[in-house]
Amino acid sequence: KTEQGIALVDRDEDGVDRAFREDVLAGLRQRQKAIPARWLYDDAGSQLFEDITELEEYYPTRAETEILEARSTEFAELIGTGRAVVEFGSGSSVKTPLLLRAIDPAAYVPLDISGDFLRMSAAALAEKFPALNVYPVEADFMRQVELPGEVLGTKKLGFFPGSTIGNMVARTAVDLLRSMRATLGAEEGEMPLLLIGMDLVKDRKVLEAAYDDARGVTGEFNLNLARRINRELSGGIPVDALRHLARWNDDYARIEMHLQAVRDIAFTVAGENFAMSEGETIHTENSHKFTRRSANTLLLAGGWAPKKRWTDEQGRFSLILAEA
Ligand code: AVI
Repeated sequence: KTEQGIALVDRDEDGVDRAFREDVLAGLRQRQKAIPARWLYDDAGSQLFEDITELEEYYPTRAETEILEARSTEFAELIGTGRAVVEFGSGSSVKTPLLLRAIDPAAYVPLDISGDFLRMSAAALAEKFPALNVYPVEADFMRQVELPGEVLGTKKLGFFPGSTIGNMVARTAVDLLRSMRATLGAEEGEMPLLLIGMDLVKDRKVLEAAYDDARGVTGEFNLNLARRINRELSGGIPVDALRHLARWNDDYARIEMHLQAVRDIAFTVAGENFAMSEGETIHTENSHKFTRRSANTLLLAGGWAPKKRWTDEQGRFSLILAEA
C-alpha cells in the first residue's frame, strides 16, 4: 500500500497477485510460451540480478559506471545544476550518486513500483546527501506519474540507466518514452532532459556470455521464474527438467532468454494443465541492443531529440542525453 492507502498490487482472497497469474496463464497457453520479463524480479530475482551486475561477463553495469565517472564535468555543463532528478526505477547504489555529485540537483525523485525497495534506496541516498531533498514516489512509471508538489516548477532531468529500455519491445519502449515526457512536464512547455542508458550491438559471443555466465548466476535468475510460479501460483513445474538458454536473435538485435524443456513434461499451474515437449521453450526475456542510429530512432519515436552521446572506452555501452 502507498501512503495514500492505494494498493499497487491487486491480490485475490488467497493473496495471489492477479496480474502475475493472468500473465503466466495467458503466456503458457500460447504456441510459443512467453512470460513478461517483469515477473523475473521478486525478492529472490532482484537479489540475483544484483549478483549478475557483479559478474565478470556482465559488462553493462561497469561500462555505464565508467561513463558516469568519466563525464561528470560534461554533465555539469550540459545539464546544469538545480534541476530535479527523476529516476525511473529506484537508484542503484553506485550510479545515482555519481550523477547527483556531478550536477548538484535541487531534488531527487525516485519512482518505483516496489515500495520496499524504494524506501530502502531513498533512505540510503538521503544519508549520502544530507542536504538533498529526496521525494520517493511509489508508482508504475509505465504510465504518467504525478510528481510531488515540491518539484512543481523546477526543471526536470529524467534518469533511466541500465538499458532497461532494452527489455521492452519497440512499441512498449515508445509508450514509455512518451509517458516519461508527460511525467517530466514536456506537455506543459517545460523543457525536460532525459539521460538514458542503451546497450550496444557487439560481438555475439560477448553478448551471449554476458547472459550465460560460467557460474550460472543468470541461469538461476531465469529458473527463479519457474520457482516463483511454483511458489506463488501452486505450480508443479519440474524445474530440474528446464535449462537456461540465452541466444542472440540477429533479426531483432536482441538477446533472448528462454527456459527449455530437456525432456517431455506435463504440469499444472493454478489448476490448469500444460505440457512441453523436449526442446520446447518458454520465452522469458528480451534484451535489445542498439546501434547509434537505432537508439536515435527509438528516442525520436518517443518524442525525445538526442543531444549528446557518450560511450565507454571500449564502445560497449552508450549513455544518451536527449531533450523533449
Ligand atoms: C535489467 N536489464 C537491463 C538486464 C539486461 O541486461 O537486460 C536484465 C538481465 N537479464 C539477464 N541478465 C541481466
